[in-house]
Parts: sequence; structure tokens; C-alpha cells
Amino acid sequence: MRRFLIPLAIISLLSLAACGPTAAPETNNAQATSEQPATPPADLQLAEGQQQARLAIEGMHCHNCVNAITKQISAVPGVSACVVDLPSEQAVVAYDPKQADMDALIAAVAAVPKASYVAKTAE
Ligand SMILES: [Cu+2]
Repeated sequence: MRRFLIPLAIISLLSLAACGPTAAPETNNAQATSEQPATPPADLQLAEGQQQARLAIEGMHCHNCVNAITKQISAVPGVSACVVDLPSEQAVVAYDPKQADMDALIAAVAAVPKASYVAKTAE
């Protein structure tokens, strides 16, 4: 088991290092294939008092981007669920409006270390 995990971890680290504002080549591919709009993530099930935010996120290249953004949004106080979708470049977030708001979620996306993602309210 451990034999598999170590190379996987190394590959993950390498692709994370290769991904960011300076990793331009992948972006071109993404744009070339994104002419058909991808299906955005489904609405979340909300507990009482929760709200859902739908964010449009620019700058994601791969699943490491998705993981980094998911982690960052999930760390915002009041956020109880977060689904980030790469093909549609959208995220849905369930949050308690007494603790978090749209500005906090957008700021969390912008605060992902070593990256420059931009989020705004999805149409
Ligand atoms: Cu990435």
C-alpha cells in the first residue's frame, strides 16, 4: 500500500507546483475545449437557516486547483458544504448567513496560497 502512496504523493506535489498563475500551457487547452458550456454543480441540500452561494471561479487548471479552493472555502466559518466543479468553473457553497457572506467566500477563493483565482457571483 505504502509503495503506491509515496509516488502518488510525489506526483500530487509536482503537479501542484506546476499549477498556478505561471502554468499557462494548460489554460489554452482548457479554453479550447470549453466552448460547450459544462453542466454546473447541482444545488446543495440546505439545513434550516442555511443559504447557498453559487460562485463562478476563473483560473482553475486541474484537480489540485479544485482541492485547494475547496479546502479554502470550507475553512470559512459558517460554511458547511462546498462543491467545486472544474468543467463548469463553478462552486456551490452551503453556509450560515449569520457567520459568512458572499464577500467572505470570494475572499477565500482569492486567498488560496500561490495562486490567483478570481471568484464572483455566478449568473
Ligand atoms: Cu491546478
